[in-house]
Amino acid sequence: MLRYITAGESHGKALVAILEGCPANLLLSPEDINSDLARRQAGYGRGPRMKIETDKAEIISGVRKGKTIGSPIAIMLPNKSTELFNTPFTQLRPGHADLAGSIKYNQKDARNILERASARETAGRVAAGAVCRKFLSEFKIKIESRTVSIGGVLSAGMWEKMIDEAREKGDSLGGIFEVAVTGAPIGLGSYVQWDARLDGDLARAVMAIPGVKGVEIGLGFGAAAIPGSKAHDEIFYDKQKGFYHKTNNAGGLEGGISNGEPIIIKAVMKPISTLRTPLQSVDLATKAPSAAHVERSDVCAVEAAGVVGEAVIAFETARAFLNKFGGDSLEEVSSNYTSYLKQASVL
Ligand code: EPS
Repeated sequence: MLRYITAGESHGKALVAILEGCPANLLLSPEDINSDLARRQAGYGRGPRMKIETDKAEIISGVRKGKTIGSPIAIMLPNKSTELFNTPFTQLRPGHADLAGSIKYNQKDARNILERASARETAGRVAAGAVCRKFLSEFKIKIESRTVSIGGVLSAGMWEKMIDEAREKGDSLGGIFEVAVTGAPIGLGSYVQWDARLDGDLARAVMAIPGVKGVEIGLGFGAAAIPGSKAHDEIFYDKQKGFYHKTNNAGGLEGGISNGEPIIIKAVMKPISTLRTPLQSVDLATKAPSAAHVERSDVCAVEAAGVVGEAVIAFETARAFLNKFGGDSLEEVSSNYTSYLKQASVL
């Protein structure tokens, strides 16, 4: 079973990701992970922290002589910026976990909430996802993302100006990003049980990215406004291509199973919650009205969220792939996959 967890605080010593269940004999170097980490740090609207950090993966375990050996892969990402770790605050930031987290964990210093709730944790997800991406690339499965809109505007030419304006006002902007998986075979996921449906796993993984408030697969909410005759993708067959569709409103998933078309997922990221011009709030210590805590942050991180989306989708796709073709070495998985493809092509 493929699984991962992360640990670490935003301004603590380091972030850590542990990925377990990756087959042995996959070539893996820190560079395979670092390129995704660098992309996560980029994008117009990122905050000053991104100039301080250059996230670099230290592979602590699970790899020997440049190849995975089947044991858990632990990846450490040391933090350079640790100076805020001991700075307390009690002015709760609306939109963040500060209020609910302080009550839930019985904390008097909201720093204890901010540190783990910060979206910096997503660097760990990107590290684990990069290993999954490398694994999927062995089977020619690719995962890419793009920003669809910022602040409700589709035209990319407007975005930098809008982000500059938001920055000047001490405000922030959200947007929509899209992730596409290409090359996935027919047959990942299943309809036989609710928790076997791949669309459910993908939606949950994307919804669990900090700031994400909505997820769509394929046509998504657009399907509400059109009849079935226009919503569904007609099926064709060609000797070379096999079964295929000319449209992809289903976003590559039917009955919770990949149908051979690109898997397309869109998500909306709300505007970053930490605002330089703070909203009205309450002080956790005094219960008196107070402006929210102001801390260094991003103005817009939609592009970065797309990279995180790629990572969490890489993990879910790799997990579904291993559930179907699982083996302890890359060779075993490859032989299972090849034999399935042969079986599927005679159908
Ligand atoms: C982030 C690191 C954080 C924030 C940002 C994401 O670093 P710092 O708080 O030291 O500036 O820039 O966090 C948030 C936007 C958030 O809401 O938590 C990162 O590495 O992605």
